[in-house]
Amino acid sequence: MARLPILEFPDPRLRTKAQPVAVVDDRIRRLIDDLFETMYAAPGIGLAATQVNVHERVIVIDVSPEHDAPHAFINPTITRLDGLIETDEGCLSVPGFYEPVRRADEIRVEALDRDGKPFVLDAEGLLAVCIQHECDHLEGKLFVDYLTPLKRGRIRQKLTKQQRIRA
Ligand code: GNR
Ligand code: NI
Repeated sequence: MARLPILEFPDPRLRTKAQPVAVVDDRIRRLIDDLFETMYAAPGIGLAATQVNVHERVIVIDVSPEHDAPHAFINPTITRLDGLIETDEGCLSVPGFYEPVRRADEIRVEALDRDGKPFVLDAEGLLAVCIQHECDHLEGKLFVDYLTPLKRGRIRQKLTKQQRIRA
């Protein structure tokens, strides 16, 4: 297991569209283990492979406070969207910023599990929000894309400055 470095906005690599996983093998299972380790250490409630510069369609999520409800999704597809919920969203790739975002409150997601077996999950509330947030990452989309250009520009400037200080 390994903790992987997380890319930060406005890194252009976060805009890469991830490719479907063709075969669920030990390499993908290792990636999933590393994503969980990186997510729990951060700490965060979800992580997409895109955020660790791996451009394959894999996401992990655990919204439970006890860290005992891990979900891994390979090639996830959202097949139903219902209702509306507004959540203060954050992102490990946009550290320190939290802004309200409106998304579907109830979703259905279809994916492969770590054994390559197809499954269907109906989710609501924070889990549904997190699945939508992670699926966006696989498309190169970030929650800041839902904000006004003014807010997004301010966040970009603050993060760019911080990154210059750290470099
Ligand atoms: O840790 C995270 N918290 C969070 C809070 C509200 C909505 C979405 C999220 S996901 C985020 C981790 C992350 O960046 N996943 O891509
Ligand atoms: Ni994120």
